[in-house]
Amino acid sequence: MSDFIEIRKEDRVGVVTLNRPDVLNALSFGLMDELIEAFEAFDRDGKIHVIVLAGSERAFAAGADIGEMADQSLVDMSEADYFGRWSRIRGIRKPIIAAVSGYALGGGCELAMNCDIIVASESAQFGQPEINIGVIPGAGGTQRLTRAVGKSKAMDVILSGRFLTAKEALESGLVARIVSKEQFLDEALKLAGEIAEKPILALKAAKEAVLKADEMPLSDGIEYERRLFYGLFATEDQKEGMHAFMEKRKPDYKGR
Ligand code: CO8
Repeated sequence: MSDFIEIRKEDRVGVVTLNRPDVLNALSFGLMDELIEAFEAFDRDGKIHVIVLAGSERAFAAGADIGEMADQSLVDMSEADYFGRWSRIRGIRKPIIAAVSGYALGGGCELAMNCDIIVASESAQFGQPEINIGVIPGAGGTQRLTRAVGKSKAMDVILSGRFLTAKEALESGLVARIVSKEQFLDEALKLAGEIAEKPILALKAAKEAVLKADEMPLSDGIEYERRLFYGLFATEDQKEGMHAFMEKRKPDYKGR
């Protein structure tokens, strides 16, 4: 039973929907615990290949729960290490698609950036407005937004607290595609369904390699990619994929 999220499966796609509408899906500590546990359960589930994370049409998530944080002390925050658990999202090996409509602010923007692909509705607004409440992004925003959109635009957004429109987010590379607010979830599910048809071991290897691009020097990243590439030749799916191509038939992947 989940209090703050809804969980469902659609074939090979695991869908998590944030469900705190009264506070625009503010990311309380309890919500984050449920969310991370749901992600980890889908990651372990052999039938699931891709995860979709969605909010509502009005808000993906308007940030950390300010009411919950307001009176915390430095000792409370660092001893409980509330945001340390976010690192577990980085450990999810299957692709995660964020379906973003409305507000994706503060921790909400950081949560979307923790996913692998962002599909946005035309009404989406991204921002790191923490500066307005006396803090700075605390779940990777200064690092991930800078890598996604470059230093100058990241400074513009983080120092002023202004929001990026969906169009601006697309132009600057933060999001992969924009669709209407009626279609954003369907579009994310359609993309997830297409990706879910691919061989799971190659999907995981591709995700792992792309994420290394943010963390490694180019020559090390290329070496890392090459090792993963060679490693896939130990899988039955590589043989199946290449033989199916030559035999002009649809591959039947087994995830082995
Ligand atoms: N936390 C708690 N409650 C919130 C939050 C939030 N982040 N955002 C909105 N709400 C509540 C409002 O208080 C309001 O409640 P009520 O109806 O009881 O008054 C309800 O949601 C609806 O909000 P508004 O009436 O304000 O709706 P508007 O359409 O007028 O405005 C905004 C929407 C612009 C999104 C506005 O609500 C707003 O500015 N929200 C705060 C945005 C923000 O500052 N986010 C950053 C929070 S700090 C942060 O995320 C730090 C990240 C650290 C790491 C991540 C850890 C999880």
